[in-house]
Amino acid sequence: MGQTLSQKIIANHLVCGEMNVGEEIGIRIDQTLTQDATGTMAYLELEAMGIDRVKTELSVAYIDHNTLQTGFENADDHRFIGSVCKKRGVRFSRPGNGICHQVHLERFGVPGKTLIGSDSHTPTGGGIGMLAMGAGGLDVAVAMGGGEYYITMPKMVKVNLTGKLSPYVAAKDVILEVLRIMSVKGGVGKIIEYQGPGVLTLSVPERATITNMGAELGATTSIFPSDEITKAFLEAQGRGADWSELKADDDAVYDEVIDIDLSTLEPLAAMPHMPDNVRKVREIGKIKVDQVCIGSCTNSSLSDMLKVAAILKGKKVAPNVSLAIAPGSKQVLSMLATCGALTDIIDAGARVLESACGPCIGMGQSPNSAGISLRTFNRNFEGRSGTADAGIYLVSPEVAAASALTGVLTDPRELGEPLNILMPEKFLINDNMVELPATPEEAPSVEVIYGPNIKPFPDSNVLKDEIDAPAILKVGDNITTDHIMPAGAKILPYRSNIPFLSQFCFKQCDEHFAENCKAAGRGFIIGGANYGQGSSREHAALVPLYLGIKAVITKSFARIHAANLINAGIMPLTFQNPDDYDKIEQGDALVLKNVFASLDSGNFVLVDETKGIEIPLVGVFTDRQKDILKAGDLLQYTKGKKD
Ligand code: MIC
Ligand code: SF4
Repeated sequence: MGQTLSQKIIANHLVCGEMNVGEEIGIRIDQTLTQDATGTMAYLELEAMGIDRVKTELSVAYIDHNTLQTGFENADDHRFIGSVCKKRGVRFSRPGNGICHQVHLERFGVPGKTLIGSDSHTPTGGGIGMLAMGAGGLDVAVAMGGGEYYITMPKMVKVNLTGKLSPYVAAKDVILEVLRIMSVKGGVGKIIEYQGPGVLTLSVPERATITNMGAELGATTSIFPSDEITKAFLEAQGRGADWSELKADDDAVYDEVIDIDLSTLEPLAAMPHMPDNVRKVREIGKIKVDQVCIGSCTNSSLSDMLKVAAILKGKKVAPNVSLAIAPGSKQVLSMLATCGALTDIIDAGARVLESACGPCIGMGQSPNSAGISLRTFNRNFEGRSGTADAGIYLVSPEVAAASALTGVLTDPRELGEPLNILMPEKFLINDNMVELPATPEEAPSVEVIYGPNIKPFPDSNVLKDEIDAPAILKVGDNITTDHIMPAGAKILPYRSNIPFLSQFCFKQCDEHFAENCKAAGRGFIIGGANYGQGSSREHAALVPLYLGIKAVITKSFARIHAANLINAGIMPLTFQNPDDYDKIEQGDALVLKNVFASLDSGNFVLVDETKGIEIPLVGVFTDRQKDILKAGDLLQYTKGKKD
């Protein structure tokens, strides 16, 4: 029996476990990336593990999230990360060089290699045939130290692409269509492989848009084959030597197949407040728009920006619209400037932002009250933009640019003539904003610079055999890490200050959550399905740990968050019978009995003393995960293994 593309890459990197669906496997990681919002923690953890020099083939630290410097905090954190990188052997992509996923695709990604990144959109690398996955900072730190990365062997899904996109229909519409079909939890425990003749009609940036937003499906990762198109892209980046051909075997077996005829797609939009709330632009109608934002790791490539510039050329942004554009990297920005397209963008009235995440993570450009904002980004969760009552629509660059001109949601096919974008044969290559680390000889004399913004980690959990704690919070389905630990300009600068962050935890769901936890001293969280979807931020586990959360009990979990909870020493448990979720109310007194024996059997019993009932729970952990929980957290476990 043949293998799928990802099965081949996994087999080449397998360190332990059997490649049977549902079983835990450990894989060797060739490359890592971090960004600054998760990076401070990741490098603190690397330092705490006592790793002198990273052991990967390549590790890169990007500064792209916390670039709004309204106080000393972010600048201090950049300096801290830069100093650790210099000492420990990590390349440092300075602020201004661009968004991690865009830059990594352009300058560092290699087909067939494994990459983990402390950011959920790391699967962008799947656009050039990498097995690229989002992970918690601690997992990335372990991988930098040479440790393997553990995942549950996923199921394989084939998305069979046929036909060709029509003019003004974009790669964004392909992934929105997949989201419409599969939903935000449809990809959990799966790898999505794009195949079929339609693949050859898609450029690398288009493929990367699709794999990027596979994160919104909850998928472990998404991947395209590495073919002639990939080769041409890498050659244009001066990296032809990094190319190799990669594809699935013809007789590879998939657990699920989805067919999409590209020629039947039309412009789509994900309506507030979920990426899978997808409808056709023409069916939504011409709603009035207050803001348009173009950029983010999903849609900020040179080809995206050239399309936007062509639509804006010689025209003016509608008076009711604020148009903000953030090109994804220094390379993109510099090439736009060189070819004159930047002038077209500026002349039309766009507000040009630095090459960074910016509005995507609420770092500026929050819309007006109850504002409607069209964004080429990947997440439209309620409140994420920084304006609690704003409505965010996720769209393609073509829809965004057309709507910025008309002032209402617009199907770009109304513009008439198809766009004719000429891509340059070679990209401008200038890596002068990537600092190389010190040599092993120089490294000992490099000092790691800690600023006052960096505070100690929360104490680890000490696992007890009986845990009594109240149901301190009960939430519904699809709770995102933005609900658990919000981001945005006011909070993000404190990513290395867990006590400070704790006051914002779950604020959107229950504004008294932090106070209630402090008063009770401990608690259980009760959740619905797909709990913890979205970001890879381990803060969504570390802050609850700090607030005394002992276990999170749900109908189901998102992959990265479940791993982060275990890494933080918090048990993720699920209801054996999902209907039991309805029996527990917030405030009920709960007791988890015989925890150690339950860890071994995988069957837990939760006593709801308020209701006088027993509820069976499931927590099937591997021996490694049990040892992490018993050790208190992954850090203690890893240190214990080293000693
Ligand atoms: C996001 O898009 O939510 C982020 C900000 O990039 C996060 C990482 C973080 O919270 O720092 C992600 O996607 O993992
Ligand atoms: Fe940055 Fe937004 Fe991409 Fe997250 S999704 S990495 S915040 S651009």
